[in-house]
Amino acid sequence: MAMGKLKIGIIGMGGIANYHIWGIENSPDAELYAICDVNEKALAERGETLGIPPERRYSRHEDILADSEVDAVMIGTPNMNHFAVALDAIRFGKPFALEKPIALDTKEALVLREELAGKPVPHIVCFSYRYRGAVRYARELIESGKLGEIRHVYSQYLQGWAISEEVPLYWRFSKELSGSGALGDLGSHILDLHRFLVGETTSVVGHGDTIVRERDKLDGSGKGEVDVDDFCHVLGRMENGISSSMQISRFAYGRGNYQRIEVYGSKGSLVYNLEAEDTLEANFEDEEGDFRFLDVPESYKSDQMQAFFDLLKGKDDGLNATIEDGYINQRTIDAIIESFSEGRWVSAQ
Ligand code: SOE
Repeated sequence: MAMGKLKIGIIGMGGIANYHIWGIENSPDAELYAICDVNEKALAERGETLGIPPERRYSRHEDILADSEVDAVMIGTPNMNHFAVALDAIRFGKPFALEKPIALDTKEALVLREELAGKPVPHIVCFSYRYRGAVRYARELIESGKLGEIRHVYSQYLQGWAISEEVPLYWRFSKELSGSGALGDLGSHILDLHRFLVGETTSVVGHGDTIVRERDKLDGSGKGEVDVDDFCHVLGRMENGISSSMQISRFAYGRGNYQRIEVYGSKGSLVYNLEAEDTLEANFEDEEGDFRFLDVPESYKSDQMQAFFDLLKGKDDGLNATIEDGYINQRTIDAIIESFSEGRWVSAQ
Protein backbone atom coordinates (compact mmCIF):
# COMPACT_ATOMS: atom_id res chain seq x y z
CA MET A 1 0.00 0.00 0.00
CA ALA A 2 1.16 3.54 -0.81
CA MET A 3 3.10 5.46 1.87
CA GLY A 4 1.47 8.82 1.15
CA LYS A 5 -2.24 9.47 0.83
CA LEU A 6 -4.39 6.50 -0.12
CA LYS A 7 -5.53 6.79 -3.73
CA ILE A 8 -9.25 6.07 -3.69
CA GLY A 9 -11.47 5.19 -6.64
CA ILE A 10 -15.24 5.60 -6.55
CA ILE A 11 -17.43 3.17 -8.50
CA GLY A 12 -20.92 4.61 -8.98
CA MET A 13 -21.30 8.38 -9.15
CA GLY A 14 -24.94 8.56 -7.99
CA GLY A 15 -26.23 10.19 -4.79
CA ILE A 16 -24.15 8.19 -2.32
CA ALA A 17 -20.91 9.21 -4.09
CA ASN A 18 -21.31 12.69 -2.61
CA TYR A 19 -20.94 11.18 0.83
CA HIS A 20 -17.91 9.16 -0.30
CA ILE A 21 -16.32 12.28 -1.79
CA TRP A 22 -17.01 14.24 1.39
CA GLY A 23 -15.32 11.50 3.44
CA ILE A 24 -12.27 11.47 1.21
CA GLU A 25 -11.95 15.26 1.17
CA ASN A 26 -12.24 15.42 4.95
CA SER A 27 -9.60 12.80 5.65
CA PRO A 28 -5.90 13.59 5.97
CA ASP A 29 -5.19 10.05 4.75
CA ALA A 30 -6.90 9.85 1.38
CA GLU A 31 -7.32 11.50 -1.99
CA LEU A 32 -9.90 10.95 -4.72
CA TYR A 33 -7.84 9.47 -7.55
CA ALA A 34 -10.22 7.88 -10.04
CA ILE A 35 -13.94 7.60 -10.73
CA CYS A 36 -16.15 5.10 -12.55
CA ASP A 37 -19.71 5.19 -13.85
CA VAL A 38 -21.51 3.45 -16.71
CA ASN A 39 -23.16 6.76 -17.66
CA GLU A 40 -20.45 8.37 -19.79
CA LYS A 41 -22.07 11.81 -19.77
CA ALA A 42 -22.34 11.88 -15.98
CA LEU A 43 -18.79 10.52 -15.77
CA ALA A 44 -17.41 13.36 -17.90
CA GLU A 45 -19.36 16.00 -15.97
CA ARG A 46 -18.35 14.68 -12.56
CA GLY A 47 -14.74 14.28 -13.77
CA GLU A 48 -14.65 17.95 -14.79
CA THR A 49 -16.15 19.21 -11.53
CA LEU A 50 -13.92 17.01 -9.39
CA GLY A 51 -10.75 17.70 -11.40
CA ILE A 52 -10.19 14.03 -12.26
CA PRO A 53 -8.32 13.83 -15.60
CA PRO A 54 -9.96 11.83 -18.45
CA GLU A 55 -7.46 8.94 -18.19
CA ARG A 56 -8.66 8.33 -14.62
CA ARG A 57 -12.35 8.24 -15.51
CA TYR A 58 -13.55 4.71 -16.13
CA SER A 59 -16.81 3.47 -17.57
CA ARG A 60 -16.07 -0.22 -16.83
CA HIS A 61 -15.57 -1.23 -13.22
CA GLU A 62 -13.04 -3.91 -14.28
CA ASP A 63 -10.75 -1.16 -15.58
CA ILE A 64 -10.68 0.92 -12.40
CA LEU A 65 -10.10 -2.31 -10.43
CA ALA A 66 -7.20 -3.17 -12.75
CA ASP A 67 -5.56 0.25 -12.22
CA SER A 68 -2.62 -0.61 -9.96
CA GLU A 69 -2.35 3.01 -8.77
CA VAL A 70 -5.77 2.76 -7.10
CA ASP A 71 -5.31 1.60 -3.49
CA ALA A 72 -8.99 0.93 -2.75
CA VAL A 73 -12.48 1.54 -4.12
CA MET A 74 -15.81 2.69 -2.75
CA ILE A 75 -18.66 0.71 -4.36
CA GLY A 76 -21.82 2.81 -4.41
CA THR A 77 -23.71 1.61 -7.49
CA PRO A 78 -27.43 0.75 -7.45
CA ASN A 79 -28.03 -2.53 -5.60
CA MET A 80 -28.12 -4.79 -8.67
CA ASN A 81 -24.42 -4.19 -9.29
CA HIS A 82 -23.15 -4.60 -5.73
CA PHE A 83 -22.57 -8.33 -6.12
CA ALA A 84 -20.77 -8.29 -9.48
CA VAL A 85 -18.53 -5.34 -8.63
CA ALA A 86 -17.64 -6.64 -5.17
CA LEU A 87 -16.92 -10.10 -6.59
CA ASP A 88 -14.52 -8.57 -9.12
CA ALA A 89 -12.90 -6.41 -6.41
CA ILE A 90 -12.17 -9.61 -4.46
CA ARG A 91 -10.84 -11.32 -7.57
CA PHE A 92 -8.60 -8.33 -8.36
CA GLY A 93 -7.48 -8.25 -4.70
CA LYS A 94 -8.60 -4.62 -4.49
CA PRO A 95 -9.65 -3.40 -1.01
CA PHE A 96 -13.20 -2.08 -1.04
CA ALA A 97 -16.00 -0.41 0.89
CA LEU A 98 -19.34 -1.76 -0.30
CA GLU A 99 -22.74 -0.12 0.14
CA LYS A 100 -25.61 -2.09 1.62
CA PRO A 101 -27.37 -4.41 0.96
CA ILE A 102 -24.35 -6.36 -0.31
CA ALA A 103 -26.35 -8.34 -2.88
CA LEU A 104 -29.83 -8.95 -4.28
CA ASP A 105 -30.33 -12.18 -2.34
CA THR A 106 -28.68 -14.70 -0.02
CA LYS A 107 -27.40 -16.81 -2.91
CA GLU A 108 -25.28 -13.92 -4.20
CA ALA A 109 -24.20 -12.91 -0.69
CA LEU A 110 -23.01 -16.46 -0.06
CA VAL A 111 -20.81 -16.36 -3.17
CA LEU A 112 -19.11 -13.19 -1.89
CA ARG A 113 -18.58 -14.78 1.48
CA GLU A 114 -17.09 -17.94 -0.05
CA GLU A 115 -14.88 -16.04 -2.47
CA LEU A 116 -13.46 -13.94 0.38
CA ALA A 117 -12.83 -17.01 2.51
CA GLY A 118 -10.42 -18.24 -0.15
CA LYS A 119 -8.93 -14.82 -0.83
CA PRO A 120 -9.17 -12.33 2.05
CA VAL A 121 -9.20 -8.68 0.96
CA PRO A 122 -9.48 -5.72 3.38
CA HIS A 123 -13.01 -4.39 3.17
CA ILE A 124 -15.97 -2.90 5.00
CA VAL A 125 -19.71 -2.94 4.36
CA CYS A 126 -21.30 0.49 4.72
CA PHE A 127 -23.75 -0.05 7.55
CA SER A 128 -23.08 3.58 8.24
CA TYR A 129 -25.13 4.01 11.43
CA ARG A 130 -22.67 1.76 13.28
CA TYR A 131 -20.40 4.80 13.30
CA ARG A 132 -22.82 7.07 15.18
CA GLY A 133 -21.39 7.97 18.58
CA ALA A 134 -24.77 7.39 20.24
CA VAL A 135 -24.98 3.88 18.78
CA ARG A 136 -21.46 2.99 19.91
CA TYR A 137 -22.07 4.40 23.36
CA ALA A 138 -25.32 2.43 23.62
CA ARG A 139 -23.50 -0.74 22.60
CA GLU A 140 -20.91 -0.18 25.31
CA LEU A 141 -23.53 0.49 28.00
CA ILE A 142 -25.45 -2.64 26.99
CA GLU A 143 -22.27 -4.75 26.95
CA SER A 144 -21.23 -3.43 30.38
CA GLY A 145 -24.48 -4.81 31.84
CA LYS A 146 -25.90 -1.38 32.74
CA LEU A 147 -29.30 -2.41 31.34
CA GLY A 148 -29.28 -5.87 32.90
CA GLU A 149 -30.83 -8.64 30.80
CA ILE A 150 -32.10 -7.25 27.52
CA ARG A 151 -35.77 -8.07 26.90
CA HIS A 152 -37.00 -5.91 24.03
CA VAL A 153 -35.67 -3.89 21.09
CA TYR A 154 -38.21 -1.66 19.32
CA SER A 155 -37.12 0.20 16.19
CA GLN A 156 -38.46 2.56 13.58
CA TYR A 157 -36.85 3.71 10.36
CA LEU A 158 -39.20 6.05 8.51
CA GLN A 159 -38.98 8.15 5.36
CA GLY A 160 -41.79 9.86 3.47
CA TRP A 161 -40.43 10.56 -0.01
CA ALA A 162 -42.34 7.78 -1.82
CA ILE A 163 -45.78 9.18 -0.93
CA SER A 164 -45.73 11.34 -4.05
CA GLU A 165 -47.07 9.37 -7.02
CA GLU A 166 -44.94 11.66 -9.16
CA VAL A 167 -41.81 9.82 -8.03
CA PRO A 168 -41.01 7.68 -11.10
CA LEU A 169 -40.23 3.98 -11.33
CA TYR A 170 -36.54 4.13 -10.66
CA TRP A 171 -34.38 1.23 -9.47
CA ARG A 172 -35.42 1.42 -5.83
CA PHE A 173 -38.93 0.27 -6.87
CA SER A 174 -37.81 -2.84 -8.76
CA LYS A 175 -37.09 -6.26 -7.29
CA GLU A 176 -34.82 -7.12 -10.18
CA LEU A 177 -32.72 -3.98 -9.63
CA SER A 178 -32.81 -3.58 -5.86
CA GLY A 179 -33.78 -6.97 -4.36
CA SER A 180 -36.41 -5.50 -2.06
CA GLY A 181 -37.84 -2.07 -1.23
CA ALA A 182 -37.92 -0.27 2.09
CA LEU A 183 -36.78 -3.52 3.70
CA GLY A 184 -33.38 -3.69 1.98
CA ASP A 185 -32.86 0.05 1.88
CA LEU A 186 -33.85 1.00 5.43
CA GLY A 187 -34.62 -2.26 7.23
CA SER A 188 -31.11 -3.56 6.44
CA HIS A 189 -29.70 -0.77 8.65
CA ILE A 190 -32.02 -1.63 11.52
CA LEU A 191 -31.32 -5.36 11.28
CA ASP A 192 -27.62 -4.59 11.40
CA LEU A 193 -28.05 -2.24 14.37
CA HIS A 194 -30.03 -4.89 16.25
CA ARG A 195 -27.09 -7.27 15.84
CA PHE A 196 -24.55 -4.56 16.64
CA LEU A 197 -26.38 -3.63 19.84
CA VAL A 198 -27.88 -6.80 21.27
CA GLY A 199 -27.37 -9.95 19.17
CA GLU A 200 -28.62 -12.29 16.50
CA THR A 201 -32.14 -12.52 15.14
CA THR A 202 -33.19 -16.16 14.96
CA SER A 203 -36.65 -16.01 13.35
CA VAL A 204 -38.99 -13.41 11.89
CA VAL A 205 -42.59 -12.79 10.93
CA GLY A 206 -43.55 -9.75 8.95
CA HIS A 207 -46.15 -7.84 7.03
CA GLY A 208 -44.89 -5.90 4.03
CA ASP A 209 -46.79 -4.44 1.14
CA THR A 210 -46.81 -2.00 -1.75
CA ILE A 211 -48.99 1.11 -1.51
CA VAL A 212 -48.44 2.76 -4.90
CA ARG A 213 -48.40 -0.19 -7.29
CA GLU A 214 -47.63 1.60 -10.56
CA ARG A 215 -45.33 4.48 -11.39
CA ASP A 216 -44.19 6.25 -14.55
CA LYS A 217 -41.38 4.46 -16.33
CA LEU A 218 -38.22 6.52 -16.72
CA ASP A 219 -38.19 6.16 -20.52
CA GLY A 220 -41.63 7.76 -20.83
CA SER A 221 -43.26 4.57 -22.17
CA GLY A 222 -46.15 4.57 -19.71
CA LYS A 223 -46.63 2.97 -16.31
CA GLY A 224 -44.70 0.04 -14.85
CA GLU A 225 -45.23 -2.16 -11.81
CA VAL A 226 -43.68 -1.53 -8.39
CA ASP A 227 -42.85 -5.05 -7.17
CA VAL A 228 -41.10 -4.31 -3.87
CA ASP A 229 -42.33 -3.40 -0.40
CA ASP A 230 -43.11 0.25 0.39
CA PHE A 231 -43.29 -0.64 4.07
CA CYS A 232 -42.61 -3.59 6.32
CA HIS A 233 -43.42 -4.34 9.92
CA VAL A 234 -41.47 -7.21 11.41
CA LEU A 235 -41.40 -9.10 14.70
CA GLY A 236 -38.16 -10.86 15.53
CA ARG A 237 -37.18 -13.55 17.97
CA MET A 238 -33.61 -12.94 18.99
CA GLU A 239 -31.06 -14.93 20.93
CA ASN A 240 -31.27 -14.89 24.75
CA GLY A 241 -35.04 -14.55 24.66
CA ILE A 242 -35.00 -10.99 23.32
CA SER A 243 -38.10 -10.00 21.36
CA SER A 244 -37.79 -7.26 18.73
CA SER A 245 -40.02 -5.28 16.42
CA MET A 246 -39.22 -2.97 13.56
CA GLN A 247 -41.41 -0.58 11.62
CA ILE A 248 -39.98 0.46 8.28
CA SER A 249 -41.64 2.73 5.74
CA ARG A 250 -41.11 5.09 2.84
CA PHE A 251 -44.66 6.31 3.37
CA ALA A 252 -44.36 8.06 6.72
CA TYR A 253 -45.57 11.57 5.94
CA GLY A 254 -43.18 14.30 7.02
CA ARG A 255 -40.34 11.94 7.86
CA GLY A 256 -37.00 12.58 6.16
CA ASN A 257 -34.64 10.07 7.69
CA TYR A 258 -36.24 9.21 11.05
CA GLN A 259 -34.46 6.42 12.89
CA ARG A 260 -35.15 5.43 16.47
CA ILE A 261 -34.22 2.39 18.54
CA GLU A 262 -35.46 1.66 22.05
CA VAL A 263 -33.71 -1.01 24.12
CA TYR A 264 -35.39 -2.28 27.30
CA GLY A 265 -33.55 -4.38 29.86
CA SER A 266 -34.26 -5.70 33.35
CA LYS A 267 -32.34 -2.82 34.98
CA GLY A 268 -32.43 -0.01 32.47
CA SER A 269 -33.57 1.39 29.14
CA LEU A 270 -31.92 3.35 26.34
CA VAL A 271 -33.39 5.30 23.46
CA TYR A 272 -31.29 6.25 20.45
CA ASN A 273 -32.70 8.77 18.01
CA LEU A 274 -30.75 9.72 14.89
CA GLU A 275 -32.18 13.24 15.02
CA ALA A 276 -30.61 13.81 18.45
CA GLU A 277 -27.39 12.14 17.58
CA ASP A 278 -25.16 13.39 20.38
CA THR A 279 -27.41 12.10 23.12
CA LEU A 280 -29.16 8.98 24.37
CA GLU A 281 -32.28 8.92 26.51
CA ALA A 282 -31.73 6.66 29.47
CA ASN A 283 -33.38 5.34 32.57
CA PHE A 284 -31.27 3.21 34.93
CA GLU A 285 -32.37 1.32 38.02
CA ASP A 286 -29.34 2.43 40.04
CA GLU A 287 -30.25 6.10 39.54
CA GLU A 288 -33.86 5.73 40.68
CA GLY A 289 -35.06 8.54 38.46
CA ASP A 290 -37.03 9.17 35.32
CA PHE A 291 -35.73 9.14 31.74
CA ARG A 292 -32.93 11.64 31.29
CA PHE A 293 -30.61 12.67 28.44
CA LEU A 294 -27.07 11.37 28.48
CA ASP A 295 -24.40 13.18 26.50
CA VAL A 296 -22.39 10.92 24.24
CA PRO A 297 -18.69 11.22 25.15
CA GLU A 298 -16.51 12.50 22.28
CA SER A 299 -14.45 9.32 22.30
CA TYR A 300 -17.39 7.30 20.92
CA LYS A 301 -17.80 9.45 17.82
CA SER A 302 -16.41 7.95 14.66
CA ASP A 303 -16.56 8.29 10.91
CA GLN A 304 -17.16 5.45 8.49
CA MET A 305 -14.87 6.69 5.74
CA GLN A 306 -12.02 7.41 8.13
CA ALA A 307 -12.54 3.96 9.68
CA PHE A 308 -12.11 2.47 6.20
CA PHE A 309 -8.90 4.40 5.63
CA ASP A 310 -7.66 3.39 9.09
CA LEU A 311 -8.36 -0.24 8.24
CA LEU A 312 -6.34 0.12 5.03
CA LYS A 313 -3.49 1.52 7.13
CA GLY A 314 -3.63 -1.44 9.48
CA LYS A 315 -5.82 0.00 12.27
CA ASP A 316 -9.00 -2.01 12.86
CA ASP A 317 -11.13 -1.44 15.96
CA GLY A 318 -13.15 -4.56 15.14
CA LEU A 319 -16.39 -2.58 14.84
CA ASN A 320 -16.56 -2.35 11.04
CA ALA A 321 -19.16 -4.45 9.27
CA THR A 322 -17.75 -7.11 6.94
CA ILE A 323 -19.12 -9.31 4.16
CA GLU A 324 -19.94 -11.84 6.89
CA ASP A 325 -22.22 -9.23 8.51
CA GLY A 326 -23.64 -8.37 5.08
CA TYR A 327 -24.36 -12.04 4.42
CA ILE A 328 -26.20 -12.50 7.74
CA ASN A 329 -28.12 -9.30 7.01
CA GLN A 330 -29.15 -10.59 3.59
CA ARG A 331 -30.21 -13.95 5.03
CA THR A 332 -32.52 -12.15 7.46
CA ILE A 333 -33.94 -9.96 4.69
CA ASP A 334 -34.73 -13.04 2.62
CA ALA A 335 -36.38 -14.72 5.63
CA ILE A 336 -38.56 -11.61 6.10
CA ILE A 337 -39.56 -11.62 2.41
CA GLU A 338 -40.50 -15.30 2.70
CA SER A 339 -42.56 -14.49 5.76
CA PHE A 340 -44.43 -11.70 3.85
CA SER A 341 -45.65 -14.16 1.27
CA GLU A 342 -46.20 -17.15 3.54
CA GLY A 343 -47.69 -15.30 6.51
CA ARG A 344 -45.76 -17.31 9.10
CA TRP A 345 -42.63 -17.29 11.24
CA VAL A 346 -39.49 -18.10 9.21
CA SER A 347 -36.07 -19.08 10.53
CA ALA A 348 -33.43 -16.43 9.88
CA GLN A 349 -30.51 -18.80 10.41
C1 SOE B 1 -32.21 6.48 0.59
O1 SOE B 1 -33.41 5.95 0.92
C2 SOE B 1 -31.13 6.38 1.65
O2 SOE B 1 -30.14 7.21 1.20
C3 SOE B 1 -30.57 4.98 1.86
O3 SOE B 1 -30.11 4.37 0.69
C4 SOE B 1 -29.55 5.00 2.95
O4 SOE B 1 -28.95 3.75 3.15
C5 SOE B 1 -30.23 5.52 4.18
O5 SOE B 1 -29.43 5.47 5.29
C6 SOE B 1 -30.75 6.90 3.97
O6 SOE B 1 -31.65 6.87 2.89
